[in-house]
Amino acid sequence: MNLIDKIKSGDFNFEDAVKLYDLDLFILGKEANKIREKKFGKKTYFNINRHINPTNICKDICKFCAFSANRKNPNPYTLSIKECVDIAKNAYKKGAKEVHIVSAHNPEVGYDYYMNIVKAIRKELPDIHIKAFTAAEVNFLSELGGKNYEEVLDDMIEAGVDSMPGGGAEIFDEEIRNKICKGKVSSKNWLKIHELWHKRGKKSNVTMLFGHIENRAHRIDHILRIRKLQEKTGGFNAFIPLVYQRENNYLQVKNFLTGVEILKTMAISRILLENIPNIKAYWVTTTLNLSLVAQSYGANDIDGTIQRESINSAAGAASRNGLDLNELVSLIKDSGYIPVERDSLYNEIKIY
Ligand code: V47
Repeated sequence: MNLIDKIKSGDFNFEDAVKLYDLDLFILGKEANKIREKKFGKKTYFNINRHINPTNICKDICKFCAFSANRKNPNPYTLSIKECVDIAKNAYKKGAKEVHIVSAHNPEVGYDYYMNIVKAIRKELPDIHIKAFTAAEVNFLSELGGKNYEEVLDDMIEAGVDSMPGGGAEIFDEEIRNKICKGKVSSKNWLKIHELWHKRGKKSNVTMLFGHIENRAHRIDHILRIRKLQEKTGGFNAFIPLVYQRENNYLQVKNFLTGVEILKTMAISRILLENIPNIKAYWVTTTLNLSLVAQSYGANDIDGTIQRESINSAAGAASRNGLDLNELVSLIKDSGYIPVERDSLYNEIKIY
């Protein structure tokens, strides 16, 4: 049996999965594209959303992060709750259907600050989708508020959170995790938090930060841990491979990934995560051009207009001011795909 057939049969081991990287890009692309086309045809999803990053003051030090206030980025800020609500209201007026709220881990503002942002936005905008708080924040809030994970998640639901973003997963391999983000939520707890969230009937996404000091085997390990949890809960909507951005951070990375390696990783994700509906080529870290190419290598989602982005743009991504809707639609069309505006839970809103 050839490797692809073995993987497709589901009866394969870790080493088999790592060997996928030895296959030619076009073979991987062809297989990934078959899965993509079976699920979505030529449709590519995006949403109209607004990122809100309420504070950049962080008690943790992740070496890859250029967003948090530190020696390299001495501009600490904390938005007031009113400022967060105003951002959400303005975005809503401009058509945003989702706010994606992610913060640093700021012990000074207190547990209620985080929950009150959500409550206040929910009160003003009853039908906007609130995607908020990574599992890393949930872990931080559990320590800060002296509550267990279940209690924090229940508070989030009560405040008005609809779904959880996939951030903070980084790389699950404990040795690499220890080197790049020691002290942050452990891999086991990241997965546990999402499992608890899914048990509450809620959906979430899952990311993988790659292209830094990890190797191919670490990526496969990460993907297979996700596959296993998804088999159990079915609660992940999208997998998002985030390409490491190199500027303004403390991780000294000498070699950067080639486009071929990024596309191989997209395609392998599509093949190994057949049980997750969507693979997102997040244009912010993949670059717009490569995201458009990634549509033929398994990706069926490109994220959204974003309007403002602070985490990845701080590390060099060209995403500070988001993307114009018409431009996004034209780019998807010109690359041979059908742009489909979706809501945050992947219901189709408009086919262009
Ligand atoms: O968790 C931080 C990553 C993430 C860098 O769920 C970096 O729909 C690259 O998770 N280079 C936050 N990446 C963003 C995120 C996300 C984005 C879009 C959609 C969704 C979703 C989730 O950004 C962090 C971290 O893994 N990150 N620094 C960097 N230098």
